[in-house]
Amino acid sequence: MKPVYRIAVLSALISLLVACGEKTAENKAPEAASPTPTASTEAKPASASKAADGITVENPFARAVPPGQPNSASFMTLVNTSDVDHSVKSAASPVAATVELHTHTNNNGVMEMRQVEQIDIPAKGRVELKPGGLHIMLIGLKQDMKVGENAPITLTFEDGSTTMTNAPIQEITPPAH
Ligand SMILES: [Cu+2]
Repeated sequence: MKPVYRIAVLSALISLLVACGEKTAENKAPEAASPTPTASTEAKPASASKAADGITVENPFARAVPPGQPNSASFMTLVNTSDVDHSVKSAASPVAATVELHTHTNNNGVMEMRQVEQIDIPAKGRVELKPGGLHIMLIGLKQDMKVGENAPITLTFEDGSTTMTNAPIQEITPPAH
């Protein structure tokens, strides 16, 4: 009995969807009450759009280091043009064996670096990764970080979508303290 009922409802839904989207909510009511019929239809485009599509990378750069140095870092400004909060969950680069998301904290006047789980970029907001603050740590360099070359950086967001950016390698003086 129930399968037949479901099929009947389904076909009714399909025909109503084509004819008039609003009436589907009434038909659905016996099975799953939906208090706000428009909510489900509006939620779809938001969840369907990828985080990477809402994030723009501005002014990427990476720190040049003398040959033999094991580590470097990359910086950039992340701009969230979407209406949804997003976050960077991880980063990767062919120039380093390990890439981590880091921040600096001032611990009684001593700047300490530590790994963070993610970098949040609020809806319509922007986050600046910069020397002395948030950065993408390049650990175990596989190549020299020479001025004039680029370090490709791939960011992975909370939904698994990715953005690749080429960070020009620049001479960066340590931040004043
Ligand atoms: Cu670091």
